[in-house]
Amino acid sequence: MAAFNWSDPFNLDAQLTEDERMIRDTAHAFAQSELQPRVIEAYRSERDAPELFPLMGQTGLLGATIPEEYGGVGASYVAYGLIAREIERVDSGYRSMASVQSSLVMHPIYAYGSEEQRRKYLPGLAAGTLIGCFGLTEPDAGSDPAGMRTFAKKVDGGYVLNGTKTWISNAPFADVFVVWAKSEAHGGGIRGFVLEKGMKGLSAPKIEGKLSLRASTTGMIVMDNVEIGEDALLPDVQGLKGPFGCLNRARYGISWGALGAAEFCMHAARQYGLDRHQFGKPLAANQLYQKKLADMMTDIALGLQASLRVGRLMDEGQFAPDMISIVKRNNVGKALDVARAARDMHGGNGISDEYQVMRHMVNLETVNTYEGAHDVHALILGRAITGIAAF
Ligand code: TGC
Ligand code: FAD
Repeated sequence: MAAFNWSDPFNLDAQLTEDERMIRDTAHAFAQSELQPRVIEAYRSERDAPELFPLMGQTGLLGATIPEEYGGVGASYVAYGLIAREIERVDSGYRSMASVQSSLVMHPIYAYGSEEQRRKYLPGLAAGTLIGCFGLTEPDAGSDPAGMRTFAKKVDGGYVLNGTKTWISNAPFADVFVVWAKSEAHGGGIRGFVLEKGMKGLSAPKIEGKLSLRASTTGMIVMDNVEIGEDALLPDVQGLKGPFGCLNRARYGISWGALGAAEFCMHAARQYGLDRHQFGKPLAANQLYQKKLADMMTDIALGLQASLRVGRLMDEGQFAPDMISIVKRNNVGKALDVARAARDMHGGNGISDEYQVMRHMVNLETVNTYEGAHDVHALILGRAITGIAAF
């Protein structure tokens, strides 16, 4: 019989390859030494942190699945998930910065871009000397991106873009903007374009006053007659499957990341319950307290196994997007439950930023909404089960 380890109930560690364990340990060491010491103050002051990109790049945490010839490390999707888990163990906003760069900017340039676009952008994005953002959502097109209004008019030698994207992670300090627009030259179909900071008519104002994900910078992308050349078009994809192909990867990474945040909260609640005494005994000696810990451990362990399975299928090229909807929706929803319980189990201290559980809880509210809101993933799954789209 094997010994039981409450912090790794199904021995996930033994299911990883040596390379994956090494990448996980590198990401863990980086997150604990570089991110953890900054996060409380960064969150308090809602401070921009573009300087984190080169640090993450040097550690090999950006675009890990991209082949080495373009600056990545050619790692597995499981390794990518493990990176997300370690970063989000510190803060969802930091994971957001990294997953936008890796899945939403590097992936489309790699998968849909020309060879020139790959060589021009990917090495800098992998190194973190270039920062990327991804513009899909608009003020009137969130869950329903098909309703976007951003439009690329065809002109001699290129396009002129007009439109507004909103709630865009990294936008205010981004160098590279992957933007999705309806294109006149392609029958009004959705196409991807790569814009660069400094283009005339392009601006990216910051959205102030977020009560969640405050360590990550969010903004708008405003395009007012932005002129771009033909070489700005991502040539190899047309239609919503372009942005959705990127979202598959980011949503999968989030399914791991959210559980990293949940693990932090569970470990904190366990330690708090062992240390704090009320009614002459540790809080953790109470049945109600233990039930909450048991639920947390169960949901985290089941969620990690499911993400591992989806990651392995991605690595084998055998995944379906609906599988990703299961793990994104389930794991983020469960992580939010874990964080809310951990906040409660810390009593009054739970609302202090020093204890960090409430920051995770409030962050996970965003994670539950972006990359396909919780209920939108239920509808994707409902469509898969019934064949009826109920959007
Ligand atoms: P639908 O008719 O379902 O599909 C249109 C076309 O797209 C294809 N497709 C997919 N392809 C690859 N992967 C997927 N997951 C795909 N889902 C759909 C589909 O086959 C079809 O292709 P074709 O060739 O036939 O044209 O499209 P719909 O308009 O009915 O979609 C409905 C719905 C709800 C599924 C979709 O719109 C949706 O997922 N909405 C949620 C929007 C969303 O997730 N936005 C995220 C914005 S980015 C973001 O939040 C970043 S936060 C990052 C961070 O900081 O971490
Ligand atoms: P809505 O679509 O208006 O939805 C509001 C509510 O209605 C939700 O609960 C939803 O589940 C529900 N709902 C919607 N339609 C239905 C339906 N048919 N049936 C039942 N319920 C429904 N976007 C990007 O493109 N790039 C980014 O980098 C990015 N980063 C973000 C960072 C942050 C901090 C945040 C908050 C958002 C970010 N987003 C980004 C946008 C995010 O993807 C959207 O907020 C999300 O897709 C939801 O869209 P919405 O906010 O317009 O909500």
